[in-house]
Amino acid sequence: MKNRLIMLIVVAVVVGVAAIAKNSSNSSSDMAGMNTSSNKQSNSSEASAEPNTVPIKNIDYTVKKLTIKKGTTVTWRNDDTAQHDVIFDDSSMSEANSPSLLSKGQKHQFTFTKVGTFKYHCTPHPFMQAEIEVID
Ligand SMILES: [Cu+2]
Repeated sequence: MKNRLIMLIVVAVVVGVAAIAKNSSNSSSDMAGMNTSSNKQSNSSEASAEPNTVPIKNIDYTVKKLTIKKGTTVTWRNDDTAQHDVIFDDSSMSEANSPSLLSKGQKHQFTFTKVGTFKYHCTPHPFMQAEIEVID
């Protein structure tokens, strides 16, 4: 009985530490935000397993800058349990916005027909930011 209690305490401590570690790594990456645009570019090549797809994971768009040709359809897919959306900073791009928050597993798609660089963000998590560059 006593051993079992000790085990429970150990488990509780481990879970607590893991939660703290997770929080601190999240907040540090949030803080990094603006400075790490070069890192984030390299992330986009890692995530190129699914072409023209931006998986949303760990409260972030996993592809920070996606470069596509005009006429390409981009897919955003929420892999998080938290809900996210895709809202373009420039109101002239509002047709590309997701119509609502995406739940886990839900996708949003948009076909880009204008050349330019279009930044977007998530309404519940304004620190989630990324961009689509459309070239000819
Ligand atoms: Cu979000």
